[in-house]
Amino acid sequence: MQNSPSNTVISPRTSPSDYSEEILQQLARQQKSRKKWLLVQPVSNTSMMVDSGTVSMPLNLIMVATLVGTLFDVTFIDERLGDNVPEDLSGFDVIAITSRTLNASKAYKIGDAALRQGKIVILGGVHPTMLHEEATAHCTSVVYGEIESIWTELATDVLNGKMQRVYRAKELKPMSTMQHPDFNYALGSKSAKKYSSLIPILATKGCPVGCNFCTTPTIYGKNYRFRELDLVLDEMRYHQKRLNKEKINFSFMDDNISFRPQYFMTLLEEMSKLGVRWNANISMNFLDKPEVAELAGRSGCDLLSIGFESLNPETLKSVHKGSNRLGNYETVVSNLHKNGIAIQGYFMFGFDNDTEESFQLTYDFIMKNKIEFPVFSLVTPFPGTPYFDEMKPRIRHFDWDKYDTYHYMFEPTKMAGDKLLENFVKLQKEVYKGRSILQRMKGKPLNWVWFVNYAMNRFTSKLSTSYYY
Ligand code: B12
Ligand code: SF4
Repeated sequence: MQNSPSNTVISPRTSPSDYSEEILQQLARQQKSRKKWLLVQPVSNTSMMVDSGTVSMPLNLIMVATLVGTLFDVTFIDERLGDNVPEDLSGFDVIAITSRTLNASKAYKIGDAALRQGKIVILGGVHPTMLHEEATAHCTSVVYGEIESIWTELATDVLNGKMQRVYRAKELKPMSTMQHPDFNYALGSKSAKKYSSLIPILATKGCPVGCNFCTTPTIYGKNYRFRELDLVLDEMRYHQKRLNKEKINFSFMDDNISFRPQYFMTLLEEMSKLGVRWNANISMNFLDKPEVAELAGRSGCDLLSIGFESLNPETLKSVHKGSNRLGNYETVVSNLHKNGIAIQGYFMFGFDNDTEESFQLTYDFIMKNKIEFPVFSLVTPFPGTPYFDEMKPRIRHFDWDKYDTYHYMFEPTKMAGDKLLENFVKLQKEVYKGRSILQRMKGKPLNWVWFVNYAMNRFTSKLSTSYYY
């Protein structure tokens, strides 16, 4: 008798060439009951604000849940909300955990406990990707990079119960194949009110600028992909309908949304017709053009996050931050401000070229240019990056809990560690004291950026150098 496609029995696969969407669908139809996945966003041990209070919705794990939910049952736990992973995992077949470096030790702990209970454990996200050899000790399989590009293989193997150590796609799929993220997975928690009301959204992936401290070029190489505009706009309209209002605040999760100027400008032109508000990470390479800032403002941009990183040209050169031109900094800021766009400015300290003077220079730049939301971090060579390899002999900590960008990782050549931290704390206190906030924020719209300043005022007033060792 000839088997029809729907009743062909598929035997366990061993060769990668045997994977196909059709085989996967057949296997899924043969399941007696759907396998149960527990997806976990672990909370880190950092004492800094990144994992407490209001937290952003984890688009990474929501994307994983959306895909997994097409074939399996999904339970979603975000530990940052205070929800806990149960000790007894007998109700689940697969435990899948996302991890960055700052929560890797927590992710490994959950992975180890699940392995002891005989579960299939899958680790994904930036840290397991960068250090997949290390991560394989705490799981059954590591997914290298995005789940979408390796999903057929991963899901087929889960259904067959025959897992590989590392899943790494030979090539990245176009973003048009990306599912429309289902936020119900995250919003299902009783503690979901702790999520920021900003809705994460993705238009592009990758950033070929190639800064040596960043993980993106290592994971995605020179690749830069974007979604069809209609898909992005449809997603925005979907949320407007779901929440029954036009003025929704979106937060782009893109590495560098402006890398293809034509795509970016067309996206903004279309968004200007929707009445939404938005913020994004952006590199400053073409923000010196007044028409870009004008269009951004008209399309509803409230805030742009810009990695100024340093005011020292030698430092910018040493980290390969080719998109930053010191001569453009003030023009970029003034173009954005003229169009009512606030700036979240990232500044890093602890580079070899930093001196005590670097702090004063940064303070003057921030105050003179009225940067609304300055964010200060200590240079952190993340494992797997070229910068990590370069700095390894000098790195003070290999405890991943300390990789939250708020730990002193190595002594810069031109300044003692103690001096670095004293100045680092002093700068934060100065920039966020009441008088400075008023000076930077006077006349700005009364929105969440004021609230952030208020929270930072309270937070920085308690800071001391002991936090950072
Ligand atoms: C947007 C963003 C933020 C946002 C939102 C973060 C959030 N809630 O998700 C904000 C501004 C809040 C933020 C904060 C921080 N960030 Co950030 N951020 C990013 C950025 C640019 C994009 C992340 C994103 O959402 N991408 C879109 C999603 C859909 O893609 P994805 O994350 O890659 O997820 C895919 C795959 O990784 C995979 N996957 C992920 N998890 C899992 C799990 C399983 C089981 C599987 C199978 C697959 C899988 O499939 C996913 C879907 O395609 C990344 C750069 C990057 N490309 O990763 C930096 C990045 C993650 N951030 C980084 C850092 C350092 C931070 C901060 C510590 C900064 C700070 N000092 O405050 C904090 C930490 C916050 C935290 N608790 O994690 C570093 C982390 C480096 C590292 N090795 O850990 C990155 C990689 C940038 C860099 N410097 O290289 N960040
Ligand atoms: S510009 Fe930003 S996203 Fe691009 S490589 Fe540099 S740090 Fe990474």
